[in-house]
Amino acid sequence: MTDISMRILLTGFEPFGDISINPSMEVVQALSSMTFGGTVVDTLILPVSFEQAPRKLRQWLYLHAEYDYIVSLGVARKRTHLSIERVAINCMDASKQDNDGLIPHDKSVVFDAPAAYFSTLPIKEMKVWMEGETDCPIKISNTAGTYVCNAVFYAALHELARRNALTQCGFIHLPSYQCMPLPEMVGCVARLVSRLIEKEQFDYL
Ligand code: PCA
Repeated sequence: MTDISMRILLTGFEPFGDISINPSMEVVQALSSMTFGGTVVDTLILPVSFEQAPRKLRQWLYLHAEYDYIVSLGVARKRTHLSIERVAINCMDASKQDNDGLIPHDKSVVFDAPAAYFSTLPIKEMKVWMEGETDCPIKISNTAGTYVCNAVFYAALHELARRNALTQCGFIHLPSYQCMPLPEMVGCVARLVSRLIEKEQFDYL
């Protein structure tokens, strides 16, 4: 196998509101102890905070060498499927407070920045790759909402665009455990990471 070293960042979120266990955090923690050949898979757990989560992610990116891929995970427990998000919008509009007690209305994630960014991950391929790991439906979603997940997704894509980074970045909303048990979630994301690594190696040849 060609020896190219790849770097992937996986992010998840802490518990929030009445979600005492956030599946995104559990999945990211499970993946942190897995090995994927020579690929560096870093993991980062973010607070459910409109102010702190984008800041923490930006700081992390300043301190680490450029990633090939950033895959962020959160939970959308009212959805009965796993959602591969297509687009992040420059809007924070909450109906419930974040973990700092903030409830922004119609605010920009980044002042004077583009209205939206598309995911730069291969979302259609990802759907096919992950479908083999679960009976739960997997869908392309055209809205990541206007809560903290969308804010982090937008902030990451904006930061990467600002730097002209080659990093491909996207977001996945996991459903609740009632729709998809934890081992299937872990299987889907592990499969995704393996396929992204294979794809990068194939594209490199
Ligand atoms: N889900 C929330 C924020 C954190 C999480 O896991 C969202 O969909 O915005």
